[in-house]
Amino acid sequence: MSEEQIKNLEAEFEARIARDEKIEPKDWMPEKYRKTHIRQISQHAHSEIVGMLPEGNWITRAPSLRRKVALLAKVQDEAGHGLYLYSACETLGISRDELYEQLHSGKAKYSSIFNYPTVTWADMGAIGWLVDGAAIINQVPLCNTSFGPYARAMVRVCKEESFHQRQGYEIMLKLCQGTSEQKELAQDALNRWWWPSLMMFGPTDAESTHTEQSMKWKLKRKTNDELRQQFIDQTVPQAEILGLTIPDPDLKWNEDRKSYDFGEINWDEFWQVVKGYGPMNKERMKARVGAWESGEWVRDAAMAHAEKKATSLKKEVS
Ligand code: FAQ
Repeated sequence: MSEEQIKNLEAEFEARIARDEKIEPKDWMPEKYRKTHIRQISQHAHSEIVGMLPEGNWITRAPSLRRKVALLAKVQDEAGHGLYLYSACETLGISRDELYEQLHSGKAKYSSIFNYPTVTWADMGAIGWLVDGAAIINQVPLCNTSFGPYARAMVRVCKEESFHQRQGYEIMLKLCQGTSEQKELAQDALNRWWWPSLMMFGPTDAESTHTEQSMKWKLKRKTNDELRQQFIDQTVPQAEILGLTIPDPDLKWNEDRKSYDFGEINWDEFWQVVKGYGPMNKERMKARVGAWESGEWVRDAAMAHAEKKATSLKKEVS
């Protein structure tokens, strides 16, 4: 293709983005657009899959049958989200095996939040309330992202995240209405999950390497800082209803901005976790790689069965 032809295609592509048209897998797209989408969508998929582990840890220890059923359903939803996202990513010309390889070898990132331990039942409440709450705020704008398969996957994911957030908030509410020990458990979980939840939105806009370009391509519809602020403003009143204290002495309503001011995030901790040195990074990877290896016989059996079926079908046809 000549340089001029590429320029024309690029101009047409930019015009489609400006008109808010969806870009579909078979449409022409700049190579950087494709790669950026593979990066973000696959990191998102990996986050859903690794994100099953901290909660999976509590399925057998849920305090009642009702809680167990709800938690089980939530974790299954997360598996489903991972699968829609991997499928959306595959439409960009990368295979599922390559994506798994990137995760298992440590080349691909997944959300920092899933590298923290879940030490009490109240953590199931805090994850649903805060982590799914943050995920919804981050993902609702993505329903309007420019790449069609990602946008469509997000619609269903967001509906399910909304149930996840409610089940978490309800756990917190019950604990806060319970004994003083139960309320202390809820406060302790909030203390441990608050700051990591704020980190989920990524580095500040000034430090974010991808935001500017991703906003231009309408992959991201809001910046990391905008989303973080929205999360804080929405969550503080919810903590007040619970009667819990947000662990930030600098948190203060700013009448001029009609928003909360908040304290300094520990970005050293964030980057340590992103680079693989968080409290649970090694365990999480060990669990994922272990699941992949011990599932090999299932994949082999499925392939052998598919081949056998295809051969017998061929015989029938001939
Ligand atoms: N953790 O330039 P930016 C969930 C990396 S799903 C680890 O700002 P970008 C559901 C970033 O990749 C949670 N790494 O990057 C659930 C980049 O590195 P790279 C996941 C992070 O992409 C709930 C570098 O830092 N959600 O919770 C993080 O424009 C409960 C520079 O950053 C999504 O993935 C981080 N927190 O913005 C499941 C949503 N933040 O790639 C189970 C879609 C940044 O150059 C239980 N993704 N980095 O090597 C996004 O919206 C964006 O990708 C951001 C990051 C906002 C996460």
